Formats: sequence, structure tokens, C-alpha cells
Amino acid sequence: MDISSFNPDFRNKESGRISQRPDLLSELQKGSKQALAKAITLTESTRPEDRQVVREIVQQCNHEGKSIRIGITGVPGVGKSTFIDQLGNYLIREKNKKVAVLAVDPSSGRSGGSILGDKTRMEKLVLNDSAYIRPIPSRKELGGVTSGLSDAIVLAEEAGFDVVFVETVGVGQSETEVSQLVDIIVFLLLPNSGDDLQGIKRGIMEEVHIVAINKSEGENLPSAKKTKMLLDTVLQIMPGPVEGEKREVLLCSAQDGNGIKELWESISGLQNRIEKSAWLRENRKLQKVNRLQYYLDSLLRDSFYHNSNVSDAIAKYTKEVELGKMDAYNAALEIFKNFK
Ligand SMILES: Nc1nc2c(ncn2[C@@H]2O[C@H](COP(=O)(O)OP(=O)(O)OP(=O)(O)O)[C@@H](O)[C@H]2O)c(=O)[nH]1
Ligand SMILES: [Mg+2]
Repeated sequence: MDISSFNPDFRNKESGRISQRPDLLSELQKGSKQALAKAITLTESTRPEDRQVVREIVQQCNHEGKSIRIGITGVPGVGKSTFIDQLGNYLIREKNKKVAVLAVDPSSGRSGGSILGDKTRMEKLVLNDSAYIRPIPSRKELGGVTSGLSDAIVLAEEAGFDVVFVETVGVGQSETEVSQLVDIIVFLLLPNSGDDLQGIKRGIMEEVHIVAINKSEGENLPSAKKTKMLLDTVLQIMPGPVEGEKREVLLCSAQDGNGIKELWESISGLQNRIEKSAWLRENRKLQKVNRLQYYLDSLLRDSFYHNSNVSDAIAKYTKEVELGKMDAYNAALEIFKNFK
């Protein structure tokens, strides 16, 4: 469908001409990084007409399945960006890949997400023609991280990037959300994490596919090896995301580049197996269904709290509860009756 005929708002209000945006998809498909940047910016827009353009473009993207989506997670400072910098360059150099990096950046929401913040400091990759790096602000409105990011992934794939890295923050909500968007999660740990395995949330451990102990060099090596032994044992008794897969714990140094090749072998080996076993396809299907549920929840929540009858009832019944005239459950039921 011609996008311009779909929504009259595509007519540029000042000039009255049809906007250039329908060309965005074809530019994107030619691999233009500029077009990709523009399209991702549209996903971050709050204007309904921009979102409509994004929806139309995403709907027409058909590169799904031609790339691998890899989440890189771990505590701040563990070396995620440095790791992606090394692995990305390796993939471009040795495997002839095109690499996109989407970095979930809790700070870039404030600055509009336009400048490359700390999270995206990937010195070598940023200079590489075959790489595209972009911070994604983690917003808390409709869809949270997921809505913009899931579109950005699809757009990057459409632009021909066959490895998409998502760098996430190792704390809180965005990490769980990101696991709903990628195929394989690599969890980076520090060499001395063995002392503090309790501090690593079980929920996260169950979702990771591969563990890498970064900064495993020099005097860190003995503690890195100890941590690996501990983790090997822990992971043996903890179910992972893919049934029947033994999860690997590898040592690497993103700074020196040691172990990066082995990590890629581990990732691509897993990729082959989950493609063959159809786990990858089924997982993406499940992720889409979960996203549908997520959007439905958000829409429902939005329309509920923006309903004026509901807000009046909330004010009224909150008082009743405060005064002890009504119990919380019955008050909630009464409030809900006002939602029409
Ligand atoms: N010694 C050593 N230092 C490393 C290694 N990898 C990264 N670093 C250093 O660790 C610091 C943090 O690295 P980043 O790559 O920015 O870490 P990050 O996980 O992306 O950090 P956030 O984005 O803030 O969560 C930097 O000073 C890196 O140079 C490594 O393998 N060995
Ligand atoms: Mg970083």
C-alpha cells in the first residue's frame, strides 16, 4: 500500500506536498544508515502521524529471520560496550557481517537520545562502515523500552544488518524486557563474581544462553577460573531457556580481544542448533504474542486511567478507604464499575 494514501497527514502542512517519508523504506532497503537513523528517530516520536509512518514501514519489512539478535547484558562497567566493540569488529573483519548495535540508554531519554552517550562508546566500531550504533532511550510510556526497540531491530535488519546487538542495562526492568526481543542473551560477569553469586538474580540466570567472564586477563585469571567452575556447577542444576542445551561459561578479555573468537563460535553454534530445532522460530512467535499482550495491557491501562468517570471514582473511593468506610477490594470493584 502507498503510505501517502493511507494517512492524509503525510501531506506536509507547510508546503502541501507529499512528504518524502514513503521513500524511507526504499532507502532503508538499500542499506542507507541515514535512512535507518531517520526511521528509528520516528519510532521515538510522540507524534501520532510519525508513529503511523513507522507502523506502515515496519509492516512492509520482510527481512525477519535473516539476522541474529543478540542481547548483551551485565552490571554497569562489566565491559558490555567494549565487548561489542571487539566482537563487532571481529564479525565485520572475519565473517563479512554487518553489525548494528542498539544500546538501551536510561540517560538518553532526557537528552532526546540524539547524542552518543557513555553507553555507546565503541571506539573502533563507530568508525566502521559496516556498523551502525544507536542509543535507544528507555522510556516508560506506552510500550516502555520494548515498543521502540522492537521496531528498531526490525528496521536495522531491513537495512541489511545481519547481526543486531542489544546492549542493555544490567539492572531492573529493561533487562527483562530485552529478553523478550532477542534470540540469544550473553551475560557478562566480572572475574570475582563467584564471591557474590547470591547477588545475581535467579530470574536473569534462567534467561541467559551463554555466560562470559570478562576482564579475564593478568592477575584476574585465577579468580575468573574459580568463578567459571562455580558457575558451571550452578548452571548444571538451573534450567536454561533452551531445553537440552548445556550452557557454556567462557573466559574473555574484551580489552585484549582474547576469547572473543571462541565466544562467537559458541554463539553461532547455538544459533545453528536453535535454528535447526525450530526453537528460534517458536521463540520469536512467542515473543510476538507476548508483545501483543503487553500492548493490550498498556492500552487498557491507558484508557482506564484516562477515563474521567474512573478518575472521579478513584478520588471518591480512595477517601472511603482512607476513612476506613470501605475495604480496598470492594472500593476497587466500585471504581471498576465506572469504567465504560
Ligand atoms: N581490564 C579490562 N578492562 C576492561 C575490559 N573490558 C572493558 N574494560 C574496561 O571497563 C570499563 C567499562 O567498560 P564498558 O565497556 O564501558 O562497560 P559497560 O558494561 O558497557 O558499561 P555501562 O554501559 O556503563 O553499563 C572501561 O574502562 C573499559 O575499558 C577487559 O576485558 N579488561
Ligand atoms: Mg556500555
